[in-house]
Amino acid sequence: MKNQLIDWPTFIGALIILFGVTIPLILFPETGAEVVNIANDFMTGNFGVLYILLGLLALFFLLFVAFSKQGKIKLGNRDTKREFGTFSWAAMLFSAGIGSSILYWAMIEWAYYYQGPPFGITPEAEESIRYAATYGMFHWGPIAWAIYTLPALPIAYFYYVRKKPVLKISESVRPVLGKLVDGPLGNIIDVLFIFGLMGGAGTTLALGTPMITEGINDITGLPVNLLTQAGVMLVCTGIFAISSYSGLQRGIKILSDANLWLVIFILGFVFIFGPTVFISEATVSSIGILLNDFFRMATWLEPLAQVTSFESTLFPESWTIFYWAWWLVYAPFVGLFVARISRGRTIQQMILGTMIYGTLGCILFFGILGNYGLFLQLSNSFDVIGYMNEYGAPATIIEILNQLPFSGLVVPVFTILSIIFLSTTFDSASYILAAVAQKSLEGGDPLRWHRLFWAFTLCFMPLVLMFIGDLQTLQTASIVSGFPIIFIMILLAWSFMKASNKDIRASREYRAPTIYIARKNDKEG
Ligand code: NM2
Repeated sequence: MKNQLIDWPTFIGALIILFGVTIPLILFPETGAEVVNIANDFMTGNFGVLYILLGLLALFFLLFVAFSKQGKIKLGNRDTKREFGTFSWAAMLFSAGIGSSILYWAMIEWAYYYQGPPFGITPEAEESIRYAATYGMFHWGPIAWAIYTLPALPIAYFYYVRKKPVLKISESVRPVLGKLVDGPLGNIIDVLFIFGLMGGAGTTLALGTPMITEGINDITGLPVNLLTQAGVMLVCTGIFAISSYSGLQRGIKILSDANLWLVIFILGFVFIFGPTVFISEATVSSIGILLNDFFRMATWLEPLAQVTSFESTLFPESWTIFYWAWWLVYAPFVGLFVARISRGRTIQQMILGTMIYGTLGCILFFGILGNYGLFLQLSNSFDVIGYMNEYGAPATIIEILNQLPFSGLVVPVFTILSIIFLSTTFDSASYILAAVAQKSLEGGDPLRWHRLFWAFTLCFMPLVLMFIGDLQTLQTASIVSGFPIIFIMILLAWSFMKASNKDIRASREYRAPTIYIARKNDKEG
């Protein structure tokens, strides 16, 4: 019986939490929102420093692993070929890990920093403009990608090196927790991950849907209201459900490739038809500021505001901690996905590839799209900030695009790209959720109906909360739901080191020919 493959305790546990959160929010929206906000203030206010430390530690840990003995371990046997070429690999990685939110934030994030900078800088002053273009790159930069990559290590290691056909977070912490993983603790770990991801995905949908609907409004004149937004959400769900159903080699790969070409088109278009020289100079300068101030940004908290009369800007809580938490809830999923597509690469290639391609890709988005908007503002061609404060961010994003020549072409392409970007994250997410809620993967893929099921489940909570008018609560909830993942990340790193060190030691004594250390003159698969 195929259904025996389902890991029922995890499956049902995840649904219980989903309904356990959604139903009270429907029945008591105001009290619900209040509770979520209190929980959020408590977490970010008291444990913000944990998020900040986790980010830094993840970065150092990965760099250490990449250049240690572990880095040379090949994910597979001596003759294992790479499953995907580097182009498709990078495209799939980026498309899975990054969704439509990058279009949203790359276009508009600078405007928030411009008005509310960190480091005690005066808003809208010259210095705040310089940081405005840089901070987005930081929040989508090396630390963020390190958070994404860390879970991939143990997962890929157990899947391809120790050859356990299970794609599960709980399975990856077995070296530390031992047999406990087979009991309720294992289910709890998987359920926490599923719940975190549903929260993070909810944030993505909460941001993406209004932006896509504004785009459609601009093209067709269809109004932006609850009904059209719900329609957009359902259409997107339909698209990623089909893609996930058709699987990794077809739907997910085709959409990822299409995604990449459209990205090249949009970025190229804005770069060429926008202020090319300004964009180039501002991007390069921002990279400089990023490198120069990296650790200042990575550790910026506001302890003084707690004991002195210095004003607290809430910048760390609203941005860096929020972002790390958001990357964190996606991280085990991206780790599972990166692991799944990395057969035949070495650990070092997987780590450096993810961090370098990921960061560079994000820098391009923020450099080109962000600096275009900044240029409009500074050159007084379009008052982005004024427009945003009046009509909100999603409408402003579309209005910025309307300042470009051939906007009749750019807005539709941008809108389609947002839909595809969203879908390429959610198809992989439903694929991975199905894998985690299964005992094992027969034939390498989770069951098809099971993938469809998770696709619709992902959109359930955002859809319901949209109707009670509270997507904001959802965004906040997603952050709260990610808190336990901090500890799961530590377990994941520990497990990887424990297992790989043991195997390396054993293979030195020729007792375990299970790991294959890639050598310099090996042919690439
Ligand atoms: N991250 C990258 O909405 C999305 O683009 C998916 C968001 C975690 C900020 C991921």
